[in-house]
Amino acid sequence: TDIKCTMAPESRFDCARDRLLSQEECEERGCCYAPLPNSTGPPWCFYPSLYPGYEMGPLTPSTRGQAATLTRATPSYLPKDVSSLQLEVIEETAGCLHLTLKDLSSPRYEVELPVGVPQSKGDSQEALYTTEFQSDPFGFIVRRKSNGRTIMNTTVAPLLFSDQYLQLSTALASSLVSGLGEHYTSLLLDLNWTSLTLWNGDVAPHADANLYGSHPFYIVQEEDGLAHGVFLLNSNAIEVMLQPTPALTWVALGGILDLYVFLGPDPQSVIRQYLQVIGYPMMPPYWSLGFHLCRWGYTTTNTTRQVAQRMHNANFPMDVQWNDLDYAKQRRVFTFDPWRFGDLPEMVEEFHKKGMKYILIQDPGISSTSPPGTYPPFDDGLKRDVFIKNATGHILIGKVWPGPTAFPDFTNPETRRWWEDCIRDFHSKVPVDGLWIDMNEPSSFVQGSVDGCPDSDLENPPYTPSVVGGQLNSKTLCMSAQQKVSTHYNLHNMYGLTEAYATHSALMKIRGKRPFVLSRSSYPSIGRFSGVWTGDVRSDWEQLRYSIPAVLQFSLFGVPLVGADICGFEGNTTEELCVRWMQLGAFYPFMRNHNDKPNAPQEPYIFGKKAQAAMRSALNLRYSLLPFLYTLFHHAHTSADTVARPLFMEFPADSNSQTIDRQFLWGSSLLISPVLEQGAVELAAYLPPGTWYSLHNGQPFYSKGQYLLLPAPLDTINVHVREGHIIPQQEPALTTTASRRNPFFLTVALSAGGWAWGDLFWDDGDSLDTFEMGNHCYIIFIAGQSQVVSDPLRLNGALDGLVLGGLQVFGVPSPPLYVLANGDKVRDFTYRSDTKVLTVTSLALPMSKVFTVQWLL
Ligand code: MIG
Repeated sequence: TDIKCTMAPESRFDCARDRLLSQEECEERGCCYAPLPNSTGPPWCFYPSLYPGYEMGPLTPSTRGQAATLTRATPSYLPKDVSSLQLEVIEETAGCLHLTLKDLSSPRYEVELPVGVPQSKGDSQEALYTTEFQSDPFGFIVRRKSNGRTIMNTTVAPLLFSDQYLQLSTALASSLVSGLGEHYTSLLLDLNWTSLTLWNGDVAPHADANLYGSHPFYIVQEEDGLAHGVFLLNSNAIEVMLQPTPALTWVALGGILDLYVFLGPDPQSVIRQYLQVIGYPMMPPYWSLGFHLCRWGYTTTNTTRQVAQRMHNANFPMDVQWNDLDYAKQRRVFTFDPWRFGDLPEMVEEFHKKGMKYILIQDPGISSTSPPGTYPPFDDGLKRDVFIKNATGHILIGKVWPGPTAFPDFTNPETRRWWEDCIRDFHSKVPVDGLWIDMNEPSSFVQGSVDGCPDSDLENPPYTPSVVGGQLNSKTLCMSAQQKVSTHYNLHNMYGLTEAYATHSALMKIRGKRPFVLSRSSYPSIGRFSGVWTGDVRSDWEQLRYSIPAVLQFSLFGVPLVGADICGFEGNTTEELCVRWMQLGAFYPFMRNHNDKPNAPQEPYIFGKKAQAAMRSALNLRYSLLPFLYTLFHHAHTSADTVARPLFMEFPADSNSQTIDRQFLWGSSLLISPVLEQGAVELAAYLPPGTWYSLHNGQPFYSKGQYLLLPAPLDTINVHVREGHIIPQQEPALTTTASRRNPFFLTVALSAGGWAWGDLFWDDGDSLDTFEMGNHCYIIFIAGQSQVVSDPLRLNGALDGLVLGGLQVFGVPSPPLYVLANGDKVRDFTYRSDTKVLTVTSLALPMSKVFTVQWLL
């Protein structure tokens, strides 16, 4: 064989990705052919080194950076090559390098995010990267300046850029790769010759399938705890191939190659740099962090009322009651059934009087078959020309729950105004507190449209990655459908994002309060407008376990408000599974129990006494932690911190933490170790190096970075507090309306040196832009030298009348002689010498004033 073809099998890059080739066809392409015993694994037909491709001209200054022209002398093996490209290299910031490859001669579709990419502020710091270009064949190398490590190297395989097939390969700096959602995977992706398709589909989570969202972003953990990330801003169908070289290949079916490289150098900074491009997450309303209860099959207002009432009677904290499609008249959105839901407006008012909230489902499909004059959303939509058209310019009709439906084109500003008008009109009758936007991949029960789709390169591209249903238009709209901005072929993956943006903006204007939107479909920057749930998970233990990496992936994608359907959506749950799921779910940033129509009920109150007690205590634990959770969301909103956090973010240099996805953190200080196996009553939990205190009883564990066997009876979820941290908490109640008035308390987890730090963000929980307008409180707590002091850095009155009722201090070495609060002797305190926990109760120190609690040893 040719010397050019002798690379190790794991270093081969597939030359026959677009179709299967015989040896002859392979060699005709100028590629190497070397069969192996297996047809899965390394490709048999692969590129030789220096496979001819584009040749790069000199780099010259451009308006934003440097530019060069790339030309290919000989055609590639793909139809419709783009033979001249423009490369632009932009140093956005010290940590962010931006490279674009476009057609030099004519503009192609480019992604526009709803509110645009925030303009990066050029910083004066020295770039963390260096770039190097290979001119023939074209390729580039990005290195980390501090240690010379190669972050990207695209010279490993040729660049291809044809009309409907763009391909770029890169070597990877390590095999620890995460991201590239939405898929049913562990947190670390499998690099053993796998491929992931990014194509939004109505697909219940299972392995090897494209799911509801697309996030062309990955983060790589480098060996020494550093990290980098890469974002391909492209909304076409994308396939990513992963191989053990380690290496990765992007294939996009259109648009341009618009790549951002984030140099960290630590994992948190990578996410922050990514979110500087796609936008920081919204601040959710406080109540939305409470418990949500939903199912498909609450068939009347009275059933719905009873559910909430039974929750209340059984003392389960709950903030939000939901309804699924059941409420709507003939399943048409913006209506409600006059018989079964005739008093829906009254029901919502009743919930509000009880300090609760109400949300219902809202599908995008607008029924197109109501008699004219009877269904304003369609009639007005027609008049205002808001619907997606088919290739011949007629309104495209698909089929969803109400039957034949038209689909609003949310890329059209007029559609957003019409949508707002529809929501305003409905809201004036039914004052919902938020909207649940489902089926927005968009999903349709027919392929393309009720009239099929034309036969074209958009419907049947030269190459289609593996998608559920086999074709891009399976269970969705025709690719040739026309939207204001471009074809559905280009915009499909952004449908849910554009709907979320329209819905968020509408709710903001109509309610004048912080919007709550929950979306199934997602795309980068959705976290600005919406939370996400992970779709139709099955009620089984495997799905419980994989809900953790699913939630953590959305953390990486800038969507902190995320959760899975607690107790499972499809199939019947069991009591034990549902208890374990409520316990884990109490630590999903978004906590909702939701169930499919045909299944056995799974509301907490239907289970036995013990199961109920376990669920109640999980709920009370969550509610007690809401001030802390809310503060984490504040940091996500203002600093792009993650809320549910993978261990590797906090302990990047700890090799055990690099791989863990059965446990996770809240912020930097709470470690959650749920039971994920049937019948288990103990659990091997990993504790990263340092001291961890059981939140339950303050018992310390001094970990060298080791697994500990922890008891985990059915009534317990293990939660540990990291040394050096202070957690602000509040006495729980049945709603956040009530709990927000309760006394606060602090859990203080002292470091070996006796220090700890924590903070609290507080406002009215519901107003717009409180941080931006300075209409909030921010307090820090510092413990050291046997005392805790508060420092209110900002006050706006929101904490007036609220008190600190007590605190527990973990790691107090010896019994205090007495305790002083603001200088006065305190009577109610206890000390346990076995666990070294000091508990102080019956305080009433105003939160809006500096306070000091001292213990004298
Ligand atoms: O085709 O509205 O994922 O949460 O209950 C099913 C009914 C439509 C799918 C959602 C699910 C919801 C269901 N919806």
